[in-house]
Amino acid sequence: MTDIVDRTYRDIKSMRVRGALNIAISASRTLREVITSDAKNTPQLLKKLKRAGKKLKSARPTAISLPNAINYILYIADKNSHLELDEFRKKLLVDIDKFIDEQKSALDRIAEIGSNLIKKKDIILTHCNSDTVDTLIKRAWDDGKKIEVVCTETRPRYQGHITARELSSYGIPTTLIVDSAAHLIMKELDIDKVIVGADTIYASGDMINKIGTSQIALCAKELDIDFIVAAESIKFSPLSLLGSMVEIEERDPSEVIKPGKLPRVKILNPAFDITSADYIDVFATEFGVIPPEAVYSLLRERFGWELEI
Ligand code: RUB
Repeated sequence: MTDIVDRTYRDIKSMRVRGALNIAISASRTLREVITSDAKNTPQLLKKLKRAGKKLKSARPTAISLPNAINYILYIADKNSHLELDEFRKKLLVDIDKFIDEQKSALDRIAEIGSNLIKKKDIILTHCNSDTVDTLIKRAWDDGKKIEVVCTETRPRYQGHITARELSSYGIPTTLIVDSAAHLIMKELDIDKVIVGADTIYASGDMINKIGTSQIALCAKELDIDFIVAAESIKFSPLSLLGSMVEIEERDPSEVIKPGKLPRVKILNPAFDITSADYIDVFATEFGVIPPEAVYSLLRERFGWELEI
């Protein structure tokens, strides 16, 4: 059983499985596997589940969706720990499947809601690769919006190539630019909207996404371009209500430059940055379109349970 947990841990850490929603779903599916594994009784299975959850949570530190999903599953497990093993298993499998289905429906709902924010012939700029943004853009295209998309390449891991490939093969006119061309291209192509995903959203309305997002938000503010964040509520951080913050992942310098090429130079490789709520116009969530100031009340209403654990 540790095999599957170790494999998922490695896949997430190495970014074979990446994107905030995908890693949360992948960890949930792995905990589902743990539930079907050998155990003598409920306390033993619960212990296994908690050990697996702890390991999976440590795979990547910045996307709150990962601990949110794991904490939710451990919360239901704790609540049902009075059940006999067979009943406990049955109940948890049903609840995890429901939870995963809800994440998929949230994605579809955001696409539907987000598409309404897009006008015919809009030129949209996006950064990195977000399944949520891709799904939203494809939905707008299907709704006949005749949009164009500009993707930043997203150094050092080039997730922008994934976005560009995916949207262009869907038939959407797509342009790829280097990250540092964002400001110039926003002006020259008269970009209408920036739409990005999120890894973590704080109660303050500040949000964390791929490194470079905050620079793009600054440019959008300066040029008066709408800045939209498309994110499922699983990316909201309940513990930020208590002031808790996530760690910004610092990845290996070899992602930036071949080891030894600049021997006397220190290489920094932060993978995410924080965009202030001041630069965000709206969040497109499965509960509707909300301004950054409304994140606080959404968190209190929907995620009070997490503050109990
Ligand atoms: C991915 C990234 C994405 C968010 C949202 O970073 O920053 O914008 O995770 O993605 P990485 P999604 O490539 O380092 O995982 O909408 O798919 O959850």
